[in-house]
Amino acid sequence: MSELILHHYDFSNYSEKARVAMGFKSLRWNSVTIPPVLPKPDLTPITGGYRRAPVLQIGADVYCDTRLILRELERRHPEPSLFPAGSTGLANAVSAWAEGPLFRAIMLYAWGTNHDLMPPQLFEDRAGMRGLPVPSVASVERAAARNAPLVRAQLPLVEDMLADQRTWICGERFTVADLSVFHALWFLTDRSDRLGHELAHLPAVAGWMQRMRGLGHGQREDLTAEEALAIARDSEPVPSSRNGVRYPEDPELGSLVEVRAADYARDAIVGRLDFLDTDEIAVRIRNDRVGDIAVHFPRIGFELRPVLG
Ligand SMILES: N[C@@H](CCC(=O)N[C@@H](CS)C(=O)NCC(=O)O)C(=O)O
Repeated sequence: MSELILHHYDFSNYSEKARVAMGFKSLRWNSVTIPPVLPKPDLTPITGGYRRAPVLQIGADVYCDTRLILRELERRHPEPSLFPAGSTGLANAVSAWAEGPLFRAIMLYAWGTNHDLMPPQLFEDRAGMRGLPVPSVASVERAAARNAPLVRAQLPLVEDMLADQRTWICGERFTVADLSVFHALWFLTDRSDRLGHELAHLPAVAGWMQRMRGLGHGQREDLTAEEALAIARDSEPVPSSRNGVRYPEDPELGSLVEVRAADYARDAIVGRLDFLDTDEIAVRIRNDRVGDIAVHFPRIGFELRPVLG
C-alpha cells in the first residue's frame, strides 16, 4: 500500500491541485473523503483543528496546505520535478496571482451562479469560517454579477501566457503555475457547465486545459477515515533530517506554540514546537484517538506565536 493518504473532497479545488500533482508524478495514493463543512470529526484529530482541504497524511506526519504538500511530494518523489530549475521563481509569482485575485473572482462568480447546486450548509459554514454574517441568495448572486467582469478581464491573461504555442504556462517545463492556474479555472466549470461560455473564445487555454486533464490523478485507492486514523495511531512522527535555520525571535523547540492560517479559517492549532526552518513549521500534538502526530505547515501563509502563561 502507498504511504500517501490524501484527505480531500471532490469539489475542493485545492484538492484538485494536489490530485493533479500526483497525476503528474504518476503516484499511487490512498483517498479519504472528508466532509466539505464542519464538523470534521475524523480529520481534526490528526490536524489539531486545521479544517481546510486537502491534507496529506504519511503515517503520523500530517502536511497542511498545498504549498507544503507539493514540496513534500517532491522531496519523496523528485522525478518528474514540479520545481524545474530556472522556472520556479516565475511559477511562484504566477501562482500567487492565480490563487489570489484570479481565484477569488472565479470563486464568487461560480458559487453565485451555482448556489442551487452546492451543499445546503455551505454558505453558512463558509460565513462562519470567515467570521461574516450568512449571506442571502440575493447577495451571493450580486457577488457573482460583480465578479463576472473581473473573471473576463483576467482569463485573457492566461491566453496571453500561452499565446506562443508553449506547452505549459512557464514554457516547456511543467511547474506549480500550471497547477495553480488549472485548479482556479477548473472551479469555473466543475459544478456545472453554466459558465463554460467564459472559456469558449480562448483556444490556447482550451488546449492547455485538455493537456492538464490528461495528467489524471495517479492511481487512487479508497481508504476509510477509520483506517487512516489507525495508521496514524500505529505510527510515530519521523524526525526531520534537515537542520532548521533558527532566528533569535523564534520560539524554543519543545515550547507550547499556536499556528494560525493568516487569511481565513484562523482557528489556532496548539502544540509543542517540533521543527522550524525558513520554509516550515511542525508542531507536535497528542490525543487519545491517534497518539502523537506532527502537524506540518508552510511558513508562508501561517502565523506562529508562543502560547504565553
Ligand atoms: N492555501 C490552502 C487553501 C486551502 C483551502 O482554502 N481549501 C478550501 C477547499 S478548496 C477549504 O479548505 N475550504 C474550507 C473547508 O473545506 O472546510 C492550500 O493551498 O491548501
